Amino acid sequence: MLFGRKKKNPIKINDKGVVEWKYTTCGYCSTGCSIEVGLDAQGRAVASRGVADADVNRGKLCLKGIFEHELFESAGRGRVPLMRDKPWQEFREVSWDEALDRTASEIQRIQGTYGRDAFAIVSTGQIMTEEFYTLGKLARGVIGTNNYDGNTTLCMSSAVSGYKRSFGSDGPPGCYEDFEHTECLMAIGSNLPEQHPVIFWRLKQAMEKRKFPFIVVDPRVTMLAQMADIHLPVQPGTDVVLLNSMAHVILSEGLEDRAYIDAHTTGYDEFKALIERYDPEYASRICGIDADTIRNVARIYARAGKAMTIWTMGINQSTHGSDGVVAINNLNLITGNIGKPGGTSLSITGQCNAMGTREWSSCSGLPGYRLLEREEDRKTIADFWGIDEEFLPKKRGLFQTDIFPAIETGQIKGMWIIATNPMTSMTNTARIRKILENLEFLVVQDAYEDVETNQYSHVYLPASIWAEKKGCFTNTERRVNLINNVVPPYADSKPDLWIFNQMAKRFEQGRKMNFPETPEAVFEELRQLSKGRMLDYSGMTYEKIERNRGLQWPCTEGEEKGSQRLYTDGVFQHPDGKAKLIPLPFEDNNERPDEEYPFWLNTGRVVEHFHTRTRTGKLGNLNKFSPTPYMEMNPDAARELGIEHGSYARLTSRRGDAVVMVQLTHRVPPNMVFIPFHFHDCVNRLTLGLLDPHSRQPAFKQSAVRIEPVADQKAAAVRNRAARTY
Ligand SMILES: Nc1nc2c(c(=O)[nH]1)N[C@H]1C(S)=C(S)[C@@H](COP(=O)(O)OP(=O)(O)OC[C@H]3O[C@@H](n4cnc5c(=O)[nH]c(N)nc54)[C@H](O)[C@@H]3O)O[C@H]1N2
Ligand SMILES: Nc1nc2c(c(=O)[nH]1)N[C@H]1C(S)=C(S)[C@@H](COP(=O)(O)OP(=O)(O)OC[C@H]3O[C@@H](n4cnc5c(=O)[nH]c(N)nc54)[C@H](O)[C@@H]3O)O[C@H]1N2
Ligand code: SF4
Ligand SMILES: [Mo]
Repeated sequence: MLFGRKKKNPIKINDKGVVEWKYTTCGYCSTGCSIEVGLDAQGRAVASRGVADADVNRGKLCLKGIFEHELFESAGRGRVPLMRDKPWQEFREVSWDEALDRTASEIQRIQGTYGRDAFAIVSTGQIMTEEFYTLGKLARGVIGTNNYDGNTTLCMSSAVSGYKRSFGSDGPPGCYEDFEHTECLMAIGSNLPEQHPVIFWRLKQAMEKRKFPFIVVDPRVTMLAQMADIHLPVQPGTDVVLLNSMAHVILSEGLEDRAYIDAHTTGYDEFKALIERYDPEYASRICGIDADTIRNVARIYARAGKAMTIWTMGINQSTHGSDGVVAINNLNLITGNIGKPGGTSLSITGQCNAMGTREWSSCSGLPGYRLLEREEDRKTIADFWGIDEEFLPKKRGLFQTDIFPAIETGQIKGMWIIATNPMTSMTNTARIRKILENLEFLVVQDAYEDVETNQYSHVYLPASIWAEKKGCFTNTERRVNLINNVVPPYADSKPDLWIFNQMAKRFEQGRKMNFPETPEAVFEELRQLSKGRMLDYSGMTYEKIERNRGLQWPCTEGEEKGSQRLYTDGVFQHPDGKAKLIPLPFEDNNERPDEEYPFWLNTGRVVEHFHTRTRTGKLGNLNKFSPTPYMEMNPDAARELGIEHGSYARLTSRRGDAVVMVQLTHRVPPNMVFIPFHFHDCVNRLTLGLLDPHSRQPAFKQSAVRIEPVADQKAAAVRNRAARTY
């Protein structure tokens, strides 16, 4: 019989005519995959492939990376600067000079009339490190507004805040290689297979080589949870209670690493006093995990010898986000699991360069993890930039989530939004719309002119994207990697670096300062400013970064490789060199389901889309996987309400309503629905977004809704189709 190869048609991949491959780094998530973009004889980008000898991805890419070359010429890209007097008028095309002059004069008018802080700047985690640093120099050193922040407040600020509280500094201490050493891994509120597919692949490979206990904490049965040895479907927003209780078990059973606690931490007594209250029986009534399971998990974790925790938005996006991070650090400190192979607190970062903004943008402080609050840091940076030290504020200004309410109250009158789309990504869309309408002047700088926030702008600046420019991104494991300029900027778009430099020239103070024009020259400033610090770039050059497929900081001058881990010597960044054990009392302050609004609304992402779909809504096969807003709903709950699979249903919260298609699945419990946030005018019409007191990050994942079937299905379908922009 003839089986197999001879009878099968071999898969044919069309020859795309690639004549040259150029090295770069993926511009979507923070995994930091090395990509080569293939150019044809006309210099057009026609293919993407993973770089085989890159340590991060070892030749792999997820489906977003595979189609990434298509984004250069995708629909909706901004071609030329646009301007109008009022947001409801038609835009007219203008020259760069006109657009930049108007923006500069509006900034000066608003600051002259209402004070320097009346003009806000809101940026992103998605431009290059050199661009972040230059924007910081412009915002802090020239424009001089203290209301300067970015979308990392929606994303990583709880991790930043938690790291600072525990260790005295931001900076994820671990790396992917820890998977190869660990004896127990706990993943909290992180859905790696969809959100960080290549980190997931690294983890799976490690688990196939060497089995170790794998615990997943997530109210949904995610793809990751399906692989877990133990899945803890925690009550939304109560992870701190679970973690406090694990610490309770560890200390009361004498499973802690006493020597590590004594040598490297402070605050033990206060910490111990607090967690005494969190016995598993008490904790289980709040977090919904039974007492024996809490004990079991605590014992496995503490006895592993080398245990690590990874987490993402299930922890960060909560009213206890910062506390959740501290609770993870507490757990790892008492078990001696910081700074050793396989023992770490590794926050899985979100955007491609969310780390770069934390390190260099000056949003929350000054470049290189320096603080506005520290005189010595202000002096160093003022001298380096050649400005008067008194020009710098002595403490940080508003977070992004406080900047918008300050527009509502009239404190802020003008805003510059760079590479973020708050109209879709912030909670309570109706409120954000009103707020943006209140601005006297809004300038939007984005690679796409059809980004929803641009509907409210006076000036639009078309930015070049990803490998249309050169510079660096830092990934989850502190690896600085290079993006090469693979194709020229689209139409008359310009690199963000160029735009910032041109803006600086329009201010008297900017003309006196040095704003280097090339990314290489900016990178040189980063090397100088980081030399000898924990965040040390001084051993890096572009050439060396590309040769190594990324280098992890600290990378000191003369060193060939960077460092895989932080705090290996047990010395932390608090003045006394110790880490802090911090007591975390828990108070449930979330909006919770009640009779009127009986469902938890959980929100997040799916693998095929990235955020507000400016890119993935238009590329290749990506949008085809989920072109329409939908929710995961439990079949039992749906039956009670008479809601069918594939039908449309209406959700209502105290903020607004939304109509989505129903996907019945046991991934969610009967009292919860899950909606990906990628669609405009959808889930964030419903979300409340209470803020974490330390990080000011919104609780995107905890709101209450009511659900009802939609009577006229046909009308819902038509409206839903019309509402999809792409
Ligand atoms: N495909 C794709 N990948 C991405 C992105 C994207 O848009 N698309 N975005 C990138 C960015 S910026 C980020 S920040 C990351 C986000 O990456 P993730 O955080 O992994 O993604 P999310 O889906 O937002 O949330 C993860 C999980 O948190 C769970 N969760 C909800 N509430 C709780 C809770 O109270 N406790 C716990 N323990 N878990 C809870 C949700 O059920 C969900 O499964 O992904 C990055 N990667
Ligand atoms: N309900 C709910 N809401 C959420 C979340 C959630 O889990 N649930 N997650 C939150 C999180 S973690 C995040 S990170 C935010 C993300 O929210 P946003 O930052 O608003 O989302 P993006 O769509 O990534 O917006 C980035 C914009 O930058 C543009 N861009 C890309 N590259 C460049 C460039 O090089 N230069 C310029 N100038 N522009 C560029 C893109 O075209 C896009 O318009 O959403 C938050 N919102
Ligand atoms: S895993 Fe993240 S970095 Fe890697 S290809 Fe996919 S989106 Fe890009
Ligand atoms: Mo994010």
